[in-house]
Amino acid sequence: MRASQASLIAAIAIAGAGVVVAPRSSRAHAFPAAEQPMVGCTMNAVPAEVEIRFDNPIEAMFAHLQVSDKSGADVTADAPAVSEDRITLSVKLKPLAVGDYAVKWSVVAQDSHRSEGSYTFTVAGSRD
Ligand SMILES: [Cu+2]
Repeated sequence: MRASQASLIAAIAIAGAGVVVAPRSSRAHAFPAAEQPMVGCTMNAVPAEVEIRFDNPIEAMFAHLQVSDKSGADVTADAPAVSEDRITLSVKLKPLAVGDYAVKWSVVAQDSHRSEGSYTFTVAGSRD
């Protein structure tokens, strides 16, 4: 996996320089398989973290996860973390008030393809 990681980093460096890298295969793209809180859900319990499970491994180095409130303020309590199997991206949250929240994620799969997305969830209940 060393060589493939090195070539991935090289590919990203090239992509960052503005050169288009032709996708060889789309099979190893990473897309969300499950989100917690679920996409668009209104929940009574206040979530302590946001967790996205992907369908393929992601590169920890290039994984981003932002959670913000309606005013755009960051409500994450820590840096995002990638699980050891590289399938799950999560971030701990500050104590959330009632309101709408936006989740934005961006990851790079092992085939060097980037995917990104965003969704919202709503906290309706109280902390108890
Ligand atoms: Cu791909």
